[in-house]
Amino acid sequence: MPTGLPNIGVLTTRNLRPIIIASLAGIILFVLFVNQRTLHFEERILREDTYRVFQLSKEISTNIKGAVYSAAEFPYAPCSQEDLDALRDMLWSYNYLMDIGRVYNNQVVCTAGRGVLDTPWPLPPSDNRASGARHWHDEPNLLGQEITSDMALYKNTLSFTSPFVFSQPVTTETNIGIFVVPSNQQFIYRQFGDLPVSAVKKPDPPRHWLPTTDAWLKAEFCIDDPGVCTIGIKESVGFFHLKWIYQALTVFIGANIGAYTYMLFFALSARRRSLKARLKKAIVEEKMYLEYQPKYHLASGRIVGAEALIRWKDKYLGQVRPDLFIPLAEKLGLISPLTDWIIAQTLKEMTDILHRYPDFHLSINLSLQDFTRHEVLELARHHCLTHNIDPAQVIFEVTERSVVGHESMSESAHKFNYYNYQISLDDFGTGYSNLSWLTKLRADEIKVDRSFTQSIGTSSINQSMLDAIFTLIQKLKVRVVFEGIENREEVDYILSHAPQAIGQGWLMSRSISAKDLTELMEKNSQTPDIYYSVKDPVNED
Ligand code: G
Ligand code: G
Ligand code: MN
Repeated sequence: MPTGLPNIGVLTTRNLRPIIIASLAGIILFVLFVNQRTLHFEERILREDTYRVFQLSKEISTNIKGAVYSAAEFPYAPCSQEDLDALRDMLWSYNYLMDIGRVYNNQVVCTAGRGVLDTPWPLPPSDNRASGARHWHDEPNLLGQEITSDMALYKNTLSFTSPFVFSQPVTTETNIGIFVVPSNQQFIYRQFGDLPVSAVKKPDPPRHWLPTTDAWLKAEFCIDDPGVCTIGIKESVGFFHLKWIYQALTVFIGANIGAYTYMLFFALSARRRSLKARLKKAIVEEKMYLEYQPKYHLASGRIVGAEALIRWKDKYLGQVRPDLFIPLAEKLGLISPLTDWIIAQTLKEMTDILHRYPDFHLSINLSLQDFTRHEVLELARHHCLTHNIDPAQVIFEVTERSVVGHESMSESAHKFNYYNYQISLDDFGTGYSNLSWLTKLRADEIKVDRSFTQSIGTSSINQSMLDAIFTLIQKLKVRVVFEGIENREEVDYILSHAPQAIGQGWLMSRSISAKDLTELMEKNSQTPDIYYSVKDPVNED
């Protein structure tokens, strides 16, 4: 196993404690979560059950009220033949009523079902009053049988509710109470579930986040006319009343979530730390190397220069892409030593080629931090002098992905011009203020971002942008490089709009070592490579 990398897979007593703390935190959070979900679920069931009872109670109350109110207004003599007939006719329209009768002197004298009674039936006592009526719950009715029913008395009219209206069980829950009460809540019409009557007095439960043993839930539905409410109460709710197997599972899962989350973060930060550490080491120990991607004058097929590109192959991390480590180096404040090394190294490596081909230009990428740093200029000058290199053969590429003020940028651009270096605006088209930049920077070259090259042949917005860029560069008379050329159609299209364009891309060459570049230059100076289609593209539109 390679040493030098953090031991993230191995548990030691030193890193056991944070894992335990993370597990505990995971348990607490997950218990809270499960408690909330459980309460939510239990509340939904309670509301559903309570609401079902409410709906039925509402209809029953409407039946009773409708029947007794209208029967009280009949114009016939009570218990006369006309009265009994009218009561019988009426009973048909109230499906929750079993019978309806007349009361005189607190005794039932006649009903629609039985006609005039031989002996009047005395009403049992009841103090339950609501909506101007007296109510009885579950009284043995006048049949004197086992059957009990609810009764309501309004003036001299008495209704008997069918005992079968709630024949279906209304809930399958335990520790539940569903109570049907009048609006004044003075007594209880009906009661379901296994909770005692006292439960109906429970107030609305507080909304607590922590699980408690005495938590309860409440649901309440009311209607004004007929004035009836249904109150559902559920006790023994929440996490502490789950089955022990679910509680154990919750603790287990919570502990795992906590521990794994911790280990994931630990592993990620360890990786980051190691990437950082290894980048620092690589820069300090000059463990990086350079490759060069040639730039071609497309119409003639001649190489006119090359761009130096940094490469890093780490022993453990493998080939790390510059788009990953350059921004990291910038963030860590390591970009200056890196750039300084690149400048020194590339000018050394390219000395021969630059001497042998005076038209050849070397492009060096700069970060924005480098561009405004005076030492870069001094350093480059120093190495140009040492190797006897003409600064005019050196191009510095800058991108504008930054918020640095334009003033300081143009100031820096002046200095580069003063030292005779060229400036190239990299990734042109991807920033936000290219035009004003172009004038401020007085760039000698622009490199059109490869997203535009790759839009050729598509009908994307970038393709339209590209056509606008062609128009622009004709006016600006600036040297233009097209990045990312991957096929001949792209070359043809570019040449038909910009005959003097320079191109860079995998069609011509990927980035190669300095040694390979030397050989390629040799070949190319004798027989240039032609990359466009055979038909004359220059005169073709
Ligand atoms: O060709 P490559 O995949 O290496 O390029 C990826 C990115 O890294 C490009 O945006 C390129 O500009 C940047 N880059 C490559 N080499 C250098 C370098 O030497 N210095 C800086 N600052 N950026 C570089
Ligand atoms: O931002 P800059 O221009 O420095 O980036 C150069 C980048 O472009 C490098 O990542 C390089 O590998 C990449 N590149 C060079 N030629 C091509 C090409 O033809 N196609 C694609 N997709 N990428 C390319
Ligand atoms: Mn570049």
